[in-house]
Amino acid sequence: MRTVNVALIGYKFMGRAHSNGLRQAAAFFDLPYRPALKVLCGRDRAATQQVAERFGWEEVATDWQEVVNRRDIDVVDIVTPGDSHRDIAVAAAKAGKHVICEKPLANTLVEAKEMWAAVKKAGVVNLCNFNYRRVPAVRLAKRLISEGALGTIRHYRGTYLQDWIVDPNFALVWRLRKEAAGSGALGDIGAHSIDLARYLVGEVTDLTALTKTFIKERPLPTATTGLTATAGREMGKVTVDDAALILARFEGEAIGTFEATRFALGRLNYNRFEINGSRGSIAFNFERMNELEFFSGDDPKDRQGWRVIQATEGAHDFVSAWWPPGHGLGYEHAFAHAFVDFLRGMAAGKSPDPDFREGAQVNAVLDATLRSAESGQWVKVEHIQ
Ligand code: SOE
Repeated sequence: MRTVNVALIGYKFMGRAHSNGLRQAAAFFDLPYRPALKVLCGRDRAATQQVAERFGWEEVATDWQEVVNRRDIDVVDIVTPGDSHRDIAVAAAKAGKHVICEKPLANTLVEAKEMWAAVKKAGVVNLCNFNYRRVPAVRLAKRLISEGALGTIRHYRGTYLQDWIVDPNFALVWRLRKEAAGSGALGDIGAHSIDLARYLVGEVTDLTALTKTFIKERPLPTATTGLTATAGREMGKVTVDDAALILARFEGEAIGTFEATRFALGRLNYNRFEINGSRGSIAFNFERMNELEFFSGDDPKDRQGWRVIQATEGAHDFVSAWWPPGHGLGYEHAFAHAFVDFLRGMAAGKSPDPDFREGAQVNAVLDATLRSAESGQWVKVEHIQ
């Protein structure tokens, strides 16, 4: 079996999620290639080295440019903050590498389109990792919709609620700075809801939105690890949204709402959608990620009601490779599933979904949201070819 050498650029929260996903994919699934954890790249050599040792990366490096141009690297996986996605992905594609990039694809629509153009031109396999697509219950939702169990879809209701920055003394981490993250709750978590809506319902054609920043200044961080940081004495400006609300029209009949906030006290990773169609409805909440709620209007009237399906059986996508039926999966599994689909895609010469075009399409919705929030108008969403 051929070995495929992977280079991972970034080593913190997503670096650990991807390192683990790659290892687990190789251990639990039958894959067309044997993935090797070849190089882990980060600017802080000592910190990168520590993560590399824990997850079994063969080498560490501090210069991504050198890494993406190495002849022995087949796949470049990008998990850095959004401000470096474009440069790394474009360079990797130019060097003929297959590319994975964490969501959102880029900080701006212009950058996202450049990334899509670069992978298209190079003819390399590409994936923008929106992890929630690969949760078995979400895959079941997709299957029910494709089979027509919901009929004509009329409503998409996406809410992504967290509360980790409610404290005004929580430090100004990179996710709260526009130069690094592009936008706030909108691009970080709203992007997931938008991706799920596109996956399950179709394209958003036009929208109107509002954004709000509740806490305008925060202490600058002295040290950061993943999502958390130690607050220093000096203050800095928050330059992104804390919350975003969108009212949207889809192609076809559906209309939708989106709410993304990090100020919903008590909600931890409440990534929920409810979809209502002419024949049925479904609801999913990541806080109960192994369950899908389904209501069928086709059931006899006297026994209609919401049923809770445990998406933990061999009949559900990805599940049989893991544990015996009924044992359930967690947050980290969807990252392994992304590598499974990516490596299979490489063998078939076809990018798995969502590819960079789809990633850029999410950026087009984010871009329309920010334009609408500024102008107060309804705006059209650009269609990415
Ligand atoms: C933080 O808001 C975060 O980790 C996001 O960056 C992820 O994309 C989301 O899956 C969970 O929350």
